[in-house]
Amino acid sequence: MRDDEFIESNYTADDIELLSEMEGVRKRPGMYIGSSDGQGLHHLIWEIVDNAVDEAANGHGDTIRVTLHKDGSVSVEDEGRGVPCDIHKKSGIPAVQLIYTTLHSGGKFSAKNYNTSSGLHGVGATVTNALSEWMDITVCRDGLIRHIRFEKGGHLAVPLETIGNTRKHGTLVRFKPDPTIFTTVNFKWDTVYNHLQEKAFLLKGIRFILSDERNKLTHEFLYENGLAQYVEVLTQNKERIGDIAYFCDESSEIQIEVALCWCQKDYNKNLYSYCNTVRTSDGGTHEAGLRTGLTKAVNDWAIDNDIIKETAKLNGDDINEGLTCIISIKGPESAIQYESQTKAKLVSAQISPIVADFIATNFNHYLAERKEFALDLVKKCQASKQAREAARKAKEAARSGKAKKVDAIISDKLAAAQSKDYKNNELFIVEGDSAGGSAKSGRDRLHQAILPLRGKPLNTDNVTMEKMLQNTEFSTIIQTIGAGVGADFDVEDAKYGKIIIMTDADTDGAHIQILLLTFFYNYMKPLITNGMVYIACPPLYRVYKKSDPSHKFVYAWDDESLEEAKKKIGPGYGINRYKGLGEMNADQLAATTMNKATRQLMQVRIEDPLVVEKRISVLMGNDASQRRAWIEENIVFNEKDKFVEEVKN
Ligand code: 28G
Repeated sequence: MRDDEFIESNYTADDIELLSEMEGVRKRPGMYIGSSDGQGLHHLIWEIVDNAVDEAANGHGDTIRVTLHKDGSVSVEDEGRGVPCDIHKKSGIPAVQLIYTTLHSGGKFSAKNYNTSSGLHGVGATVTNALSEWMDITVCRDGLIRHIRFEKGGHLAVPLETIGNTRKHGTLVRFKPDPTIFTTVNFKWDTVYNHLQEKAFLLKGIRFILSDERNKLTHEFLYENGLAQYVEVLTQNKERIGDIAYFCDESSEIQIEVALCWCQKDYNKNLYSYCNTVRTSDGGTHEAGLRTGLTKAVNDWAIDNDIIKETAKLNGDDINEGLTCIISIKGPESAIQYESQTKAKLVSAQISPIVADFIATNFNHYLAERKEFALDLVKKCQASKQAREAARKAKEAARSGKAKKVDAIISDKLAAAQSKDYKNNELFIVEGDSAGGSAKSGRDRLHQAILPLRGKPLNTDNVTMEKMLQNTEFSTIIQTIGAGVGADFDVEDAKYGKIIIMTDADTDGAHIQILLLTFFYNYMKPLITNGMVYIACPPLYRVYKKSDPSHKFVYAWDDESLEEAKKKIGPGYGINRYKGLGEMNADQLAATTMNKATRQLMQVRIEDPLVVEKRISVLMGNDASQRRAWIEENIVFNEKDKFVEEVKN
């Protein structure tokens, strides 16, 4: 249908307003779905799923189906009451049409119904409609099957019609993303899988059925035990101390659900929080309440049982070490405030004491019934407290004088950077002494430091911190970075703004990358979460003119750019294939892999902690191809230090 027809048939001042609202979405998709890349594309699904989830979470239907179709469209189906189809009196337009063509459609966020999910900006299905080539909505309600269709960014194409009778109830939405808006319209099984799994963990008892008709895959998620099963998956490869503790209160206005456990040989705090099923990655008052409540419960138990004295209480950091915990709170819009539109941080002040009391009471009870576990836990927390105090004393001693000399004596292998402008300094961890030598002479001495590694580093997964610290390679890395380790690690103290892993582009090199990443993930996680860890990408080829090989040449990083390089040099070319860093001389290594203006770096990112935890077993297993897949999924290419594109698959 064309625009003029739309205006002709439904012409009111409101319609023009609606139309321009939807055009606004099309002009600035990023404002509504974050971006117009693959991530933004998937937001189209999340918006629709959120509505289905709201309906199910309010007690209407317990099954949600998501299907990826061969034609590139997606459908979402719920078993709820069906979107209302009655005519809105003031405008004469069916409710379903208004809901799918207006932003901020009122009523949805009423206090009675929890808006339990809602996407990045909570703007709902209208955004998906505006960014779709077409959208079909089929509603089963009041014994009737009704249908309405929009095309070309939300223009009414088929007005609401009754197409049959039914005894079912629910809503089916099918849409095809507009390829003129998105850089890709390829929905990814993994991305949808992970999103629905996360929602299923957070919405216990609700069944999600994901099908992909493109390759006949299907998967069902249903977690009757909710977050307890989430924590079980996150810790499946770790040594748990005791069982998973699970507490849930769904009877109050603020619903709280918590699952937690501690693991041996884990020095991280693995705490993930949610509000209304959206992850609050910057935490907030619910996380603060949890910390207060847990700390109180553990201290109370330990003092009551004469294990610690009033004067030697444990603090939140002592309790966090090795903790894996998911906390999810749900509440009406009126009780929930976020710091910003992105909903990354919860700021509602009243949530903190509510959560603290809930946890303190329940965990207190839990400990009282499990003396042996309680004792193990307190001992672990005490050990962590002692380690932290020792580290603090060492740091203070270092600051108070002896520190200045440390640079020189860290390791005779380290070639330090001259600048004290730490944020702009880069540490290259280089595979092998020979490449290390080239890197040392080719580097920018002011800002680049080189630490060569001999052989394979220790696999630090499932190893105690003591064992890791005995390893020369890692103790050198820890001293070089100078910001502590494990729970004592303080990213602010890091002597480098970038840690760059530079290995040969072969399987041994990939293995070294993985072993180093495992170490950083286990012991210096903030380096990764702050985007400070990179992988250097040496070129694979050098294409040169046979008649003038030292002046006419081009480097190529992959087979595609190799073809371009051949064309550029023209007839009479020769090719060097670099099998390792050692085959380049210092100048070549510097120009291709280290120089800020010409190198390519990959930034290591954690896109989804659940996915990462699930993948750790894959990562440390024996299958190199699976390992490579992990790297590719978790790494974003960084060309010339600028964000360029996400790696495909
Ligand atoms: C399948 C994909 C996505 C939905 C419903 C059900 C109702 C509804 C949706 O109402 C307007 C606001 C509050 C009443 C509500 C049905 C009340 C009674 C609904 C969906 C009017 C929206 N009967 N199911 N919206 N309300 N499923 N699935 O979108 O006051 S959206």
